[in-house]
Amino acid sequence: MTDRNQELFARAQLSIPAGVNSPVRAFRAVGGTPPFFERASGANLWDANGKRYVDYVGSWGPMVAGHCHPAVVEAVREAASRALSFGAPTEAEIELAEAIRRHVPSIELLRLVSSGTEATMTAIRLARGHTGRSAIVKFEGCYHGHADSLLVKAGSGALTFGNPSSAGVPAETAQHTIVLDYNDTAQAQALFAARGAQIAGVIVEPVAGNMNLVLPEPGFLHALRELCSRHGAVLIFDEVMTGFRVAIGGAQAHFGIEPDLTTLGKVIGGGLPVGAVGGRRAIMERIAPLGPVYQAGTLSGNPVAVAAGLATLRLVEQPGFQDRVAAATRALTGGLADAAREAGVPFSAQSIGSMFGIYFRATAPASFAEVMQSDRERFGRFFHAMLARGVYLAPSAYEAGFVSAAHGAAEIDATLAAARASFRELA
Ligand code: KE4
Repeated sequence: MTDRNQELFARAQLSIPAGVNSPVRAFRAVGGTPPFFERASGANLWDANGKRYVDYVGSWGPMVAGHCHPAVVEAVREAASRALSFGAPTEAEIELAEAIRRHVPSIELLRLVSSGTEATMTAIRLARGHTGRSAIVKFEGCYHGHADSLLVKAGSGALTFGNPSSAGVPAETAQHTIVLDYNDTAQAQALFAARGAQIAGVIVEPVAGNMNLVLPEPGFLHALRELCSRHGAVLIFDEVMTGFRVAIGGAQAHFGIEPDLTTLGKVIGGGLPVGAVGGRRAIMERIAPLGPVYQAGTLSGNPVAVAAGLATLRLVEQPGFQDRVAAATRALTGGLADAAREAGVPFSAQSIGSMFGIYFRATAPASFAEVMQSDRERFGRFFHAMLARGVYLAPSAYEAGFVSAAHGAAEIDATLAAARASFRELA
C-alpha cells in the first residue's frame, strides 16, 4: 500500500523548505517521515493514510479544549459568515482583551497581534523604549519566537538542530542580548550588580517549555522580580505557552508573581493566529499611536481568530476545567513513569497544569545542562515506537507535551498500553 505521508513529504519538499512551514515539523530530530494530517477531533488526529493518533502536541499548545470543539467551530463559522477581516476595530477584540484582563490582572492594557513572535518582539521593543536602555536578558534553552534579538541561544527548533544561535542575526544585534542559565539566581544577581543600569528587560518563560519542561526552582522568579524592580528593568513573562494552560491566570497566578509585561499566544487564539502583549499601563502607553514605540499588524485582532480565542477562553474558564485537565496530565505522567520502571528504562516525567515533560534520564532536569544529559537516541526510538502504536508525541526531546480536556480515561489508558509495549522494546 502506498504511504501517502511519504508521497506528500516528497512533493512538499519541491515547493517548501524541508517540506514544512516550521522546522520542528520536519522530524529531523527523530528521523523518519512526518505524518501529514487531514482531520482532527477531540484528542485525535488522522493522517493522510487514515491512521488515527492520540495527540499530545495539540498544535504546540492552542488545542487545550480539544480539537474542533463544537463551540469553537461554531464561533468561527458564525464570525466568518459575517466577515473575514476588517483591518478596523471590532467589539469582539474588546471582549477578548477584557476576558484576558479578567484572568491576568497584571495586564492593564493589551495589544493583540498575530503570533507569539510578534508579541515577544513587541515586548522587547517596549522594554527598550520605556527604559531607553538596550540590553535584554534571556535564558539559554528558552525560546521566545524568532525575532533577531531573541534568536541567541534559543531553545525549541534551534536547540533541536544543535544550533544555539541563528545565522542571519548581526553580531551588532546579538551583542545586546545577554544569555544566562535558567534557574541560576546567583548568576542573575551578579549580572545586575555589574550591569543593572544597562538592562532594559528580562524575558523569561516562567515555566520553561522549549528545552522540554523545566520548572522554575523556588526563589528564581522572585529573584528576577526583585532585581528588575530594584534596577528599573522590565520583567517580561513570556506566557505564550503557559498562559491559560499552567493555570487560568497563567504561571504568574500559579507562582504569585506580577511581571511588568506578559506575552500570550496559542490558547488565546484557540488554534487560529492570535498573540498578545500587555501589562502595566505606564509601559503599554508607550506603544503607537499613544507613544513612540511603533507596532502594527494588518490582521491583528482578526475577527475570525478572535472568535476562536474567545470561545476557547469561555471553555477553559469553566469551573473545574483546569483541575480536570491537570489531573489527566498527572495520570499520564504517573503511568508513563510506572511503565518505564516496570521495563527497567531510566526515565522520569513531570507536569504542571496540562503541560508535561518526559525525559530519558533518572530525574527530571532542573537546568538546560541537565536536559542535555538526556538520552536523545532512546527518546527517538520511544517516539517512533509510540507513533507506530498511534500516539503522537512532540517530535523532539526538547519540547513539552500537552493534554487537552478531550483526553479522557480511554485515551490515557490507550497511551499507557502503547507505552508499556514501547518501553519493553527499549529495555
Ligand atoms: P509563535 O511565533 O510560534 O506563535 O510563538 C513563538 C513562541 C514564543 N514564546 C514561547 C514560550 C513559545 O513556546 C513560542 C512557540 N513555541 C513553539 C513550540 N515549542 C512553536 C512550535 C514551532 O516553532 O513550530
